[in-house]
Formats: sequence, C-alpha cells, structure tokens
Amino acid sequence: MKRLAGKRVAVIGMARSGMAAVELVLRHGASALAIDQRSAGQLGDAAPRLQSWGVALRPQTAESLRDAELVVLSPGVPVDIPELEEARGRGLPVIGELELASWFLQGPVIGITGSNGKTTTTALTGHILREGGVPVQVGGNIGTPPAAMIDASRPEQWNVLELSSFQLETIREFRARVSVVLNVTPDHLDRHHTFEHYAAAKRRLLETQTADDFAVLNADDVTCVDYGASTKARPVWFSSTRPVTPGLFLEGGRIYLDDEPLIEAAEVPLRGVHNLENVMAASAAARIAGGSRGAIAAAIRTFPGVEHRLEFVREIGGVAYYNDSKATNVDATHKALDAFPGGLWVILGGKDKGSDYTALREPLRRKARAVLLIGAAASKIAEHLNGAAPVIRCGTIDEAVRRAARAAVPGEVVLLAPACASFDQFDSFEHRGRVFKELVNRL
Ligand code: UMA
Repeated sequence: MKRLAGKRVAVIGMARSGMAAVELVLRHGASALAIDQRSAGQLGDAAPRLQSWGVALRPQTAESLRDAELVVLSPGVPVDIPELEEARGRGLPVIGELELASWFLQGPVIGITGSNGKTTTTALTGHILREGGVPVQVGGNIGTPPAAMIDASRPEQWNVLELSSFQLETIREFRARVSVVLNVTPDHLDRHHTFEHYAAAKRRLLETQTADDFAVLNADDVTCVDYGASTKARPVWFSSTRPVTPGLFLEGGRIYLDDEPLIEAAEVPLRGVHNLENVMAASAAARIAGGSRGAIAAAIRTFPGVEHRLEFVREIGGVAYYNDSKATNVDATHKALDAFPGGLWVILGGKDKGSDYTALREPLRRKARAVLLIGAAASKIAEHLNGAAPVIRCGTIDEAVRRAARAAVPGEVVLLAPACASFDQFDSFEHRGRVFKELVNRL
C-alpha cells in the first residue's frame, strides 16, 4: 500500500481492467488519472462511473501523463504507443494491471498461459480444485481482471489466473507459485511484431519464479522445452505423444499421472487431443495445489466445457454444428480440424492478425468439403489456401450458415473456427459465437 499512497497514478484504457485498476488505486490512497483514446461519449457507463469517483478522463496524449508518477496499462494497450515514449524517457515506471494487482492479491497463484487452450485449462483447474474442496477463485484473461479479485482473495485461497502475453509482458514482481504453459504458436503478431517478442512476453511468467515454484510445461512444444531449460522453477512435464516421468502423459488411450493411470481418454467430455493436453496441464496444476488423484479424475468427468470452445450447438438432420469462435488464430483452427475425422464445412475469416494461413492447407485438403469465407481476411485466406479445398465466398456469417446448411449431408459437420479476430464484423469472439448459435438454432 505504501507504494501507492499519495501517488498520482495514470491508468490507460478504461474498460474492465483499467476501471478495476482505477478503483484499486483510489482505495489505496492514491489519485487516479484516467486516460483513454476514446471520448467520454464512446466509453459507455465507464464515463459516469469515473465522474462519480471524482476522476477526470484525459485524452491519450503525452501531455496527459506529464504529472503522473506511475503508469498502469490495461492489457489491450500496447506498450509501444508513442505517447509513452517521453514518460519512459523521464524514468516513469510503466506497469500492467496484472503487476499492480499482484501487489495486493493474497494467496498463491496458478498462472496459465499458452497460445491456445488457456481458458479451458483455467476453467478446468478451477473446477477440479473447487470440486476437491480446495479454496479457489478464477480470473484473469478469462474475464475478471486480477485487480477486481483482490477483495475476495485470502492467504489460503488459490488464484487461478488465465494470463495473456499482453498481461505478462509488463510484469516485474508478479510471481506464480505454479506456472502453466500449454503451447506457444504464432498469435497477436500485429501487436508483438515478431514471434520472438511474443514468446519472450510469455516467458516472463517463468522468469519471475523461484526454485520454490513449479512450471507445468508441454514436453511436445519446442518453445516450452526452451522455457524449461532456463527456468528456476521445478518443471512438471506433460505430453500427448510419449511417457514423461514425473508428470502426465497420454498412452494407449489413457492419461497417466506419475506413471499411474489417472483417467481413460474416452471418459474426458471434451473433443480432441489438444483438450487432453489441457486436461493433463490442469491436472498437474491441481495436483500441486493439493487436489487428490480421485478428486482430479472425478472433476474431469463432470467438467461442462467452456462456451465458444469447440462447443457442440445442435444436430439437424444428421449434420452437427460446432461453435469454436474462440479459434482466433491459425493454430487453434488447426486443433479444431484435428478433433474431427472429416466431412467438414469450415467457416473461416474475420479480422486478420498478420497470420500465415498456409498451415491450414493440409488439414483442409484432407478434411474439408468446403471452406466458407467471411469477413475482411477472406481474400488473404483464399490466396494462402491456394485451392487446398473448395472455397465459397459468403461475406457474412448468416450467408455462411445458410450455404453450409443447404449443402451438408448427414454425418457431416459445420464448424465455425475462423482463425481470425472478430472485430471487423462483431464486438468480440463471444458475440460472433452467439450470432452463430442463434443462426443455427433458427435453422
Ligand atoms: N485503449 C486505449 N488506448 C490504446 C488501446 C486501447 O485507451 O492504445 C482503450 C480502449 O479504448 C478501451 C480499453 O483500452 O477503452 C480496452 O482495454 P482492454 O482491451 O485491455 O479491455 P478489458 O476489457 O480490460 O479486457 C482485458 C483483456 N483484453 C485484451 O487483452 C485485449 C480481456 O481479454 C480480459 O478478459 C480482461 O482484460 C480481463 O482480464 C480478452 C482478449 O481478447 C478476452 N484477450 C486476448 C486473447 O484472449 O487473445 C489476449
């Protein structure tokens, strides 16, 4: 608290995380300067809330930061915005909302990152601990900003946090008792510019750990192996391809924990090998946090899954519809395709994030009846696929669902797994997934 009392703290980005950060700052005796690139009129109810706290909204300019003593960034605000240059030059500390929250958050942290599977693994880890009677709260990138988790935190309660590269990029002292890295494949290159910068941002999660901590890592992922070679934390490996001890692995349709059978893969209520990897990672973290083998296996069986992640919507006339709107990058779409044997009508497209879609050629050639293209990235995707599967340009998701429903025959699957962000046509991937489900439910 002494670090904030009496200080002038500028918070940039007045959505969920920024607003939670402003509240936290005010509660700890500091004054807050609220900054956003949007105007009060565009900010919705954030503007009147700031006003009711007596906090003025400032535009995103270097001038707005002139009297600040600390700058806190919301995850969606890039660290390299030009307005910060001068502040940095003056030696003004710039941290993220996660770092700020970590100064006050009580209880040990399980920090879960990776390019894909974070949300499912985070929700599952929380579910396993809760079902096993271990006190836990869940938040982070999954929805509740860490700064909004302080009041409910207690010394003996675990905080299971989904953490994005955006949140991890700016940590200094934030430290996870258990880190989990599921996989590192190209994503958010529009923000991090290169894969190396992106991987370095995620690596921060392990860099603040000590020899008392644990790092749960994917033995089949080269970047995770690289992280494992340099971490001070004790590595716990998981693999879907080969035995690893101690750790978790998949062999002969069964998941093993430290060489003892834990659960049959067929009992896991989620589709695809990537989800078995998520199950292994969550089990490893839950085991370290005190979950028993029996409680872990039992909770996996009752896990309902997460909305918009390979979510089964409905079957109509023998055609199954799946909503994987959260597949916002190429690797996630690849994993979704891997979860089905074939007969797929795949809806792809949206806002491009500087991605290379050529990796989808091979699985689409083998499994897709056709690709239905929507959104701004359509032409780029069509070019990258280079005829690997028949392409139908639909423009909108309505048209894509209509065309797929007309063409698909019993036994086939219509899959929304767009490999792109949603912001060209939707508010969020959740919005896109909801629209897809509504369209399917109206068929
Ligand atoms: N803004 C500025 N200046 C900028 C950029 C943005 O002022 O230069 C403002 C915008 O005008 C807006 C605000 O910043 O008012 C948005 O901030 P934000 O994007 O950080 O929004 P939050 O609502 O706080 O959501 C963030 C995460 N968003 C991002 O990382 C982009 C949410 O993850 C997270 O759930 C939430 O904090 C709670 O922790 C979403 C996400 O898309 C789901 N994450 C990415 C992903 O999963 O791929 C990483």
